[in-house]
Amino acid sequence: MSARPAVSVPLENGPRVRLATVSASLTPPVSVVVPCYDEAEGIPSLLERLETMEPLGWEFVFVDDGSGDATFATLLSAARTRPWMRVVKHGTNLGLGAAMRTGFAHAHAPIVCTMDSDCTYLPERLPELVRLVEEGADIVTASPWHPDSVPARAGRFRSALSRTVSRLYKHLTGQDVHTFTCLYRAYRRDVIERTQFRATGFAAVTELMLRGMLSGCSVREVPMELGARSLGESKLQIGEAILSHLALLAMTAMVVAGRRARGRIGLG
Ligand SMILES: Nc1nc2c(ncn2[C@@H]2O[C@H](COP(=O)(O)OP(=O)(O)O)[C@@H](O)[C@H]2O)c(=O)[nH]1
Ligand SMILES: [Mg+2]
Repeated sequence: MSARPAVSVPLENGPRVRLATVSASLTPPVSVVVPCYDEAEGIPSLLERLETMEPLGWEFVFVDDGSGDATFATLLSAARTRPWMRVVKHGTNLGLGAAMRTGFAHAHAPIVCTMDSDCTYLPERLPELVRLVEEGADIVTASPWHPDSVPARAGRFRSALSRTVSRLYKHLTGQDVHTFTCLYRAYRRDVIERTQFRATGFAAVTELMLRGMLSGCSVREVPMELGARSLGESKLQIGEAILSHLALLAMTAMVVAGRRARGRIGLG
């Protein structure tokens, strides 16, 4: 590991800022994008766990999305002594989808993961997902709604919503995938390079997977328990999530129906 010069990072709504970052000089095998919004409380325990993964030689790209708490300061100060950390910042909160795009733009590795910062999925299990990409899958997702997973410990209404929309997406796409809403994933790099997704909020997680699947990407699942958050609060806004999923369900239904119609008249 060696120090890199300071890099210039664009603030979405303000001047460019120079951040002193330290990172590996060689391309890491895996980049993990960790979107963070008002997560200062949980970051120390997250970093403690990630420290144990340092021997893997992965880079972790933290995207602070205009947090109002000490998230950015905590990340930046931690990055000074942790060469595996990169820190990027939005000047204002732009949403989870926007943070994912920024993180992807700063991720260097041939396999790119996304991960929650609140440890509701165990960071230490990411290598299981990465292994499946190495074996040939395009997208690998943790899957709390897989029949082999144990029941989620997250809130009942939220779980019911996520499980229900996932069932609808499964039905529409006709693929044997049980969870479409989980941020904890690994992707082959070219998937995130060629799959455009537009949502700015949480729906981006589902949109990226759907668009990838509709363009032929293979998806594998790792059954995994969704734990309860122990520090900080969920940023999911249920009303916005429901509206976004209705729009995505309509988009998926239209694409699938269009393909079926073209197939019937021999244009498929
Ligand atoms: N960068 C960024 N991250 C976000 C935003 N909203 C949520 N996150 C992060 O996305 C992850 C999942 O969010 P969380 O609030 O735990 O949602 P939940 O797991 O569905 O309750 C966490 O790491 C959050 O900090 C946002 O607006 N911007
Ligand atoms: Mg969470």
